[in-house]
Amino acid sequence: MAYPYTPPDYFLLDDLLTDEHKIVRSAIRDWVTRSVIPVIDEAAQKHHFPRHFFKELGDIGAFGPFIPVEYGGAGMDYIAYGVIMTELERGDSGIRSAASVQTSLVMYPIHAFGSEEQRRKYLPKLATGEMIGCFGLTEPNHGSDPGSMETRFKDMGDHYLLNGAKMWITNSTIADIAVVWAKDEQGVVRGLIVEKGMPGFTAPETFNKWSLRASVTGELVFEDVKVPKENLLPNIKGLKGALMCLNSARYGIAWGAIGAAMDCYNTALLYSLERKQFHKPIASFQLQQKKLAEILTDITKAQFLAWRLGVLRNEDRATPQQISMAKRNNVEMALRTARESRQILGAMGITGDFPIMRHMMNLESVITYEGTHDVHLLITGADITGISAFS
Ligand code: TGC
Ligand code: FAD
Repeated sequence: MAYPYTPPDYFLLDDLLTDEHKIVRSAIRDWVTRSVIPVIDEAAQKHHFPRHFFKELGDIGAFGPFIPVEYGGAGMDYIAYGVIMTELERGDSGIRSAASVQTSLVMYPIHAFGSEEQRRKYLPKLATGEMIGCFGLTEPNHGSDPGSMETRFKDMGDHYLLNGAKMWITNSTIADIAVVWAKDEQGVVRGLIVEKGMPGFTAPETFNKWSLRASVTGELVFEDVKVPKENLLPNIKGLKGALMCLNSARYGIAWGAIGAAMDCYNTALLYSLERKQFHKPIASFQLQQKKLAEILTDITKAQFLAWRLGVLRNEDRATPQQISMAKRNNVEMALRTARESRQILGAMGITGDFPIMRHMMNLESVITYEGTHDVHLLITGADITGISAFS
């Protein structure tokens, strides 16, 4: 059962949004209400990503909002991108994931590090959803420590030869292209665009997930894949290229997680007003009010963090460490909100009749991918102390 959605705005942050932000938000919110909410529980129960969402996400402008118009993007700012992510994750973290990967992990690197030919070949089709992309950084043996990756390519004169494997890759089986990070013969990390159908490239799906069930996850396996030389991203060398993509995706997640939290809060509030025990609405009990008050306070603080981060990113002043803090804080906030909200619904909270349990399980992935909660604590720790816990 879906209650009417009235997201909280306790400190009137709407006043800080432009008309353009509000128009975009309204379009995405309507799409989520119309197309996602009615089908998402069944899709998650069946472990299925509704493939047609890609085209529809393209139609509503959810892909590449900050990519310039000449490449098929919308040329909007980072707050617009954040607002879109919030609305999508209200529907499901898996839908936001699809858009995060397409925008921040595929379109962003092609735009920022690609050749003009690569930009023109891929970006317009990625923007419409006609083409689907994925991003391969994590490997079976290297997750938090991508710098130790084993995937390698060799220069064979007229092409590169790619070998290795990536794991836990969102959209892997349905992707037309993969932005893959691999080391060259000198051990320097480079980005390559690998296309579906290249001999030796396979993408088996990962089943049996209890989280992000309405999202495709899989592997990327490269066995002597001949990659044309023009598929190398020419304008970046080193792990920092991949990490710059993560900055963009983590930024979007900092906003997105608020959407999941707001949906949980909205559901818990309305349920608590309706559900009676001891002849009174459970919303009248002090312990339930404490939960709701704390959730609303948490959401409000996360909204401010995201908004300020958006302003800094628009001014090109947001540091990777600030983005990391916002991702960590807002995802943990959303997970805590989901857990508390689920309790307010009692037994009903564990059913698929309400969205909370699905959000809660999804957020277990969100707190893990794009850097685990603990890795982000250590990124802040290194920034504070000047001492890296990683090396
Ligand atoms: P470290 O030595 O610190 O850095 C290597 C080079 O990169 C630079 N750098 C950054 N540059 C830009 N942005 C950042 N965030 C950066 N962090 C570091 C750094 O200055 C250095 O540059 P240079 O020029 O000196 O070479 O690297 P390290 O090996 O110690 O790594 C540590 C750490 C923690 C930073 C990093 O490896 C990390 O963040 N680990 C977490 C891995 C991760 O987040 N993986 C995400 C995979 S993608 C994903 O999960 C998609 S989910 C998709 C969905 O939404 O569905
Ligand atoms: P590990 O690195 O093995 O970490 C295990 C535990 O050890 C964690 O708790 C971690 O915090 C802790 N740990 C590790 N190092 C340290 C340390 N130095 N100090 C203290 N604790 C430490 N990756 C992609 O490249 N592309 C994708 O599209 C993508 N999509 C994903 C989708 C899903 C659903 C999931 C679950 C993951 C996805 N990932 C993707 C992978 C994700 O980024 C990794 O799972 C994540 O970075 C953590 O790596 P790991 O799972 O190997 O954990």
